[in-house]
Amino acid sequence: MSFETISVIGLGYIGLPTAAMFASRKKKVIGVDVNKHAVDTINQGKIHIVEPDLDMIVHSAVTEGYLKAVTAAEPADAFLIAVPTPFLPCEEGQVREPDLSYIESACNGIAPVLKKGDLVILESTSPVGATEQVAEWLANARPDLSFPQNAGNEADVNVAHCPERVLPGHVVRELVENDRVIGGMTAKCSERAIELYKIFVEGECVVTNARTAEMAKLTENSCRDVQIAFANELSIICDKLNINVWELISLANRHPRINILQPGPGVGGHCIAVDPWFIVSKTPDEAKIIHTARQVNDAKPDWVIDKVKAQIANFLTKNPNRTAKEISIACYGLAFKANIDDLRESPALNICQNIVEFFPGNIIAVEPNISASPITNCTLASLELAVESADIHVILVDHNEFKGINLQSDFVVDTRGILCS
Ligand code: SAJ
Repeated sequence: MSFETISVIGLGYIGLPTAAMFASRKKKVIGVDVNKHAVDTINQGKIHIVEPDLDMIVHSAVTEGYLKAVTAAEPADAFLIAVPTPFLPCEEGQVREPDLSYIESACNGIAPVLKKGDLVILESTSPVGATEQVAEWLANARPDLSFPQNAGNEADVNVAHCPERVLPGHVVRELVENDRVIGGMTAKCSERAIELYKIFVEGECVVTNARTAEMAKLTENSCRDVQIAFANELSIICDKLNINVWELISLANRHPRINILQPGPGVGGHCIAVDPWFIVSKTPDEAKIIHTARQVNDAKPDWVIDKVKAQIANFLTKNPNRTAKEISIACYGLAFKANIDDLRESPALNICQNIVEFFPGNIIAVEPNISASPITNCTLASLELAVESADIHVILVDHNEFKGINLQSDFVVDTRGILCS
């Protein structure tokens, strides 16, 4: 049976581009989101997130009638769940547990409209076992239908996990080109899921089971987190030993089998700083390196703040006629990484916010990708103004605009090695 109508639940950074790609292949797509503003914006042919090229694709999909957004699920042949999986609230320093309530709500929303022959795919990054949980929630809500956990290949409704792996800023290209891990609960589920993704995916669709697919996604992001933690730890060691960490890494990377990542002010975004916890919370006694990497990366912003405090003290010692209230600090970059506008879980934003809280002087931020300052008592400034006027310079993001920056100052905290490149 082919897929004529496809529903995507959750129209955020992954769900909306995915919905738009199906629509661009002339499939009828129903996007579902609880956010009325997002739904209205999409139905006007516009987008509520920033992602290169997505606006054009959504605009033509909506105007040609292939994509519509609604706030409650409607019948479809396939349902893709792409809702957030955040943490449950927890005390500082505790292992963070995943919050599956958005996935549960999505299941409750689609259960009444499910019919024999439908396919349900969980795309949200999830702890191991979440896909089986989805199938259980759906089975409980629809005892009249059979599901893979009981009916195997004969199930009325097929269920699979197919994690998204696209890089923010490159989503439109990577959705098409990247290979997909297809974790069906049965062979039939995987077969149906491949049929669905092949509508627009040009990468290979590689089949495994649901649990391995869940773990594959968590493993990819944990691997990157561990590698960044190694670079961040090196930066702290090198600072103590008076060695330039960026020179060191570029030398070590000349070894044919070494590829060390770059240190920074910490790890941000909604993926790499989150997903490793899903492994740690499931297997706390075994996930030692993964847990330590999270702690190393989470501690880096505090280390940067200490460096800023040291530069303030240094400045005041060398300029005894000035008081802290009379000096100014410029923070370069607020986004969670280079060349995007995304402030989610951004260490740069947190560091700047923290400086505003303890420092009585003037604080400005240079963030070329946003138009209004998200921080009270911190105004946005041009790069030129910041370079000319600030007394202390804190480089937090390696945006293209900052490369080649000429800072004639002794009072600099460069967390990205911009001045060394
Ligand atoms: N970072 C460093 N040093 C580096 C690389 C990154 O400090 O050498 C920092 C960045 O500044 C940022 C954070 O790490 O704060 C994460 O950035 P990122 O570019 O590594 O990853 P994301 O979060 O934008 O996207 C990741 C990708 N996963 C991997 O590369 C394994 C992407 O493919 C996933 O689809 C995405 O997570 C996701 O949605 O899970």
